[in-house]
Amino acid sequence: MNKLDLGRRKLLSRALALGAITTLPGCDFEDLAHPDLVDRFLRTMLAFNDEMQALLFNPHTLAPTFPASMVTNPPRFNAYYDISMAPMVDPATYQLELGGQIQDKQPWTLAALRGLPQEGQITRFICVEGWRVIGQWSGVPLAYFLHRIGADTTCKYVSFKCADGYYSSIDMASALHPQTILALDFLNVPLTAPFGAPVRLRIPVKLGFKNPKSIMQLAVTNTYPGGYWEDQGYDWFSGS
Ligand SMILES: Nc1nc2c(c(=O)[nH]1)N[C@H]1C(S)=C(S)[C@@H](COP(=O)(O)O)O[C@H]1N2
Ligand SMILES: [Mo]
Repeated sequence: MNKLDLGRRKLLSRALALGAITTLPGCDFEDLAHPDLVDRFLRTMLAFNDEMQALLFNPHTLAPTFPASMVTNPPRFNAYYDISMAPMVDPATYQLELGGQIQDKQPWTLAALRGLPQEGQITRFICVEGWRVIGQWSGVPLAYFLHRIGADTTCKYVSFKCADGYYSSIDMASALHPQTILALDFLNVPLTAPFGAPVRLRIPVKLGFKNPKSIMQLAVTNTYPGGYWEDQGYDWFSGS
């Protein structure tokens, strides 16, 4: 693809993203003659927009990092329920289950995950609702983990299912990004229940809702897995 094409694509993708943002929330399509046609059209635009974002994603560009003094502590909780409802997962019996296009689907205990190489990061976490915080997470780089379990990294998606019924999925290029980790710790101590214990995805190249907490299952697949918010119309790619 030449520069001009890329520039055009970028413009087009921005225009489409803008279109989606200005037309989706609070839209009044009930009045229209063919609401399902409009809905299908908007969904097609979003899917196209996702493809454009994937094309423009640079797997080598790092998200900004920050000094420890800037970490927001305590962190800011968010979920589709109140903090008092956060699931409790027993770390002693925890097992991360694996599925899909993976050679070695043996489940992983927390001790086994802690036995793998760990990476830390101080990065900004951005929620689509309009707030952002800086946090310090550490854990197993997802690229390392995927290679270790013999995942087919030519597949399109990595999907996650959580202890609270939440689910999400990411594109393989973002899954293999060097700052994408299966986080076990926040500020060098184990994650607490509301913030994703015992294992959460920390992926600074994506918006907050693409950072599933309390992950119970990970799968590698070519079948579009969607997500809790994604299935309600939020943009699936949602790079940050
Ligand atoms: N299991 C689970 N993971 C989740 C969510 C959730 O409701 N359940 N909410 C998402 C959203 S919208 C955000 S902004 C972040 C909030 O993470 P935090 O509570 O650590 O700030 O978690 C994401 N991951
Ligand atoms: Mo969010």
